[in-house]
Amino acid sequence: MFHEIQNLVQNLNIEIAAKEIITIKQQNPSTFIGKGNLLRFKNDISDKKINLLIINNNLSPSQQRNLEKFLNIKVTDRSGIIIEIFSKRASTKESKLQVELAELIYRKSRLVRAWTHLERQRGGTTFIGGPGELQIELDKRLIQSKIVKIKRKLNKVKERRGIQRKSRLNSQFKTFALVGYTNAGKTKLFNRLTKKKQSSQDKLFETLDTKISKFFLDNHQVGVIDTVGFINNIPTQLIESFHATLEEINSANYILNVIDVNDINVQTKIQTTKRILKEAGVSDGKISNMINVYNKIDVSKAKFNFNQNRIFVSALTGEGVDNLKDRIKKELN
Ligand SMILES: Nc1nc2c(ncn2[C@@H]2O[C@H](COP(=O)(O)OP(=O)(O)OP(=O)(O)O)[C@@H](O)[C@H]2O)c(=O)[nH]1
Ligand SMILES: [Mg+2]
Repeated sequence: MFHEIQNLVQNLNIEIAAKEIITIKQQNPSTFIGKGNLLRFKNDISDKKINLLIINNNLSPSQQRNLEKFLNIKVTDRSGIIIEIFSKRASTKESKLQVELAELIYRKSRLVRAWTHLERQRGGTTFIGGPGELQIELDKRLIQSKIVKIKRKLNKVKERRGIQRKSRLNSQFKTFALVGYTNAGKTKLFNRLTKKKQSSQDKLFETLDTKISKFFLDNHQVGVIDTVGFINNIPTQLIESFHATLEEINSANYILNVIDVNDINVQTKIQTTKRILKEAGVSDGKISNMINVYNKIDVSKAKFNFNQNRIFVSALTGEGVDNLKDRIKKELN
């Protein structure tokens, strides 16, 4: 999993000066990492002129604050990094609103932005000391009122989507939602099936919005839904704020789980996907009927035998896509 956090960090164009896996027997409640390691880090930080520490785990707000105070640099955790990538990728009004909401919920307890804003006002002193209690209280209230405003706007989006969904349910065609880990090739497969040209790139969380399109299979119209990708330990703030987007998955008749066949952690990733779907409110029945679609067979040396439960495709070359279509056809009658 080291590769994954590295990939996440590189997607933010952060240069990695040092990396290390440390075994934590017992989490230090105030700093997460024990004193010995922290002292060592402090030396490294000044030697290598490091200005950011990323912990690939979720820190409590006070752990983050204590680490910042002790090391005198900015500290962020896995959720912070993932939310940051989402914020970098958001381009539509809806995804921007959703990411902003996640950021606000994340920051409400941490007040990271408020701190920097306050430090600037005080003439750029370090994090040590921090803002006064009253200021924190005021900032919290400000964030809370922003949260309420964004939620109100997102509720309107939900209503609109609800109406669109109803009209879809009234029509006769069945819908298939493409879900799965980020970068597995969902959008590429969506484009291949629907002949659309949505952006599909070798970047994590390239897609943040839900798109629906239709294609013809024999005489049937089939709906395909492309949506935001998943990752292990996805911040709960994102699941909460992307509710309107994730709801679309639940409205689909079937779920296609797109998996990169070349991944070494296929089973873990399938479990992660199932867990997130459950958290997003998708019914158990739909999750257990999920159809696994193994993608990117063009870059694999293995031989694949198609069967009804395991479908092997290359969204890039189109190989195996007819088998997937046959599988979809089975659900249409
Ligand atoms: N070789 C190969 N590359 C593929 C295949 N399918 C997708 N890719 C590449 O994998 C990368 C990710 O593809 P996307 O379609 O953007 O993946 P995604 O699942 O939509 O990712 P998110 O939107 O981030 O969740 C892109 O660079 C694609 O060109 C495939 O079958 N073979
Ligand atoms: Mg995508």
